[in-house]
Amino acid sequence: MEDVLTPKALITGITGQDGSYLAELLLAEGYDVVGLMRRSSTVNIERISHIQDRLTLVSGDLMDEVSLINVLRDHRPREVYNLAAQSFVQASWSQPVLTGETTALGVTRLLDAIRIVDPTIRFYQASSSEMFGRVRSVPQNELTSFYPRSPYGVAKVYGHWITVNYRESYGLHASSGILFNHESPRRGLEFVTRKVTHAAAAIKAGRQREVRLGNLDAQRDWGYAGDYVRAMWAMLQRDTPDDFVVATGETHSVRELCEVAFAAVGLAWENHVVVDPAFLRPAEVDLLIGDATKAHRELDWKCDVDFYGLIEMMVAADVHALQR
Ligand code: NAP
Ligand code: G4F
Repeated sequence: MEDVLTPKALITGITGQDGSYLAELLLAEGYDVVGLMRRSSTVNIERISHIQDRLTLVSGDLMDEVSLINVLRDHRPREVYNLAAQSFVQASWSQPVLTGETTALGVTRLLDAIRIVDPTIRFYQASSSEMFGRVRSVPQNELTSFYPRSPYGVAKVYGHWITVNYRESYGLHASSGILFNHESPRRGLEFVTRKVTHAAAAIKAGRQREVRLGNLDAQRDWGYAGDYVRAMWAMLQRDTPDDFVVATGETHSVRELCEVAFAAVGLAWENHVVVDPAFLRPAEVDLLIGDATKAHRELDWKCDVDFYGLIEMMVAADVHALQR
């Protein structure tokens, strides 16, 4: 018989970086965790293999609303965390329609499925600081207007506003977390932090000679994914849904990232980083720095890991993985 006292949550994007940390957090909080995975021809559960036997993994896709309705009907979660997306900004120029289908319309499909199956479900939308794009003010908070600079950013603006709209139209408990960049040893290798930390470790080990990067001047507010999933959960524990910026409040350039990562293995970054126009973007987000005052005040949230701790953690994990 189903245990009605144990809270149940559905995570879309459970195979991704954030999905894995959120699943760990919810398990520790005593949840039954259901993870939505899309079908693929190879197994793709590297990030959650250590907790796989404690999860219920189900098949579904943000492109297919019926699959979402069926998963909600079959599993009856109390909370839904929508972390699934085509999340790589660079790829959104080569696949703009797919990005819109998944990252934008996928949110509507899931919200509609919730409205149909059980409108009391609490919903979290993974919004992004990419929505601020060409920033209108510094630092960015919940009131800063959006000016997205990529098909991904445009899709996230849609996902954010449809979440607000379903909250206001249908009274859903739907919250949007506007999260600034957050990283970890589980970050995909295509994102700049992991690309650099992995390269520093591989060059130190003699397996690679250089790393090719694009814009070294871009500045980001980089935090630790393990800290940021706590804010997602806290949003859904409130009586009223709302929108929150989650950020460290510090910004660093890609150049500084290189300095810190290569210094962690005793190398000078200038000897190994090559600027390659292939990695420049058609339009760039030059500067992101978040003001998370509202999250500090209303979610009692703060980050524990700073930029230097984060990059050193990532380099150490890459060094360790290469030694194995
Ligand atoms: P990620 O590692 O790229 O994970 C994305 C997840 O979405 C993967 O599990 C992926 O599945 C899944 N997915 C993609 N298309 C799907 C579809 N059509 N149906 C179902 N699942 C699909 O991303 P992340 O870094 O964990 O980020 C989580 C969310 O937060 C994303 O929505 C991202 O846009 C947003 N966000 C991230 C950051 C950040 O700095 N990390 C900042 C702000 C917002 P596969 O494994 O099968 O590919
Ligand atoms: O690591 P990135 O690819 O992350 P980006 O574009 O900021 O997006 C990430 O954070 C968003 C939150 O703001 C999320 F919504 C999104 O899903 C994703 O997680 O690039 C960071 C910066 C950019 O300015 C890019 O131009 O690094 C610059 N960069 C320079 N060379 C590079 C490279 N980025 C990548 N990926 N690869 C390079 O070689």
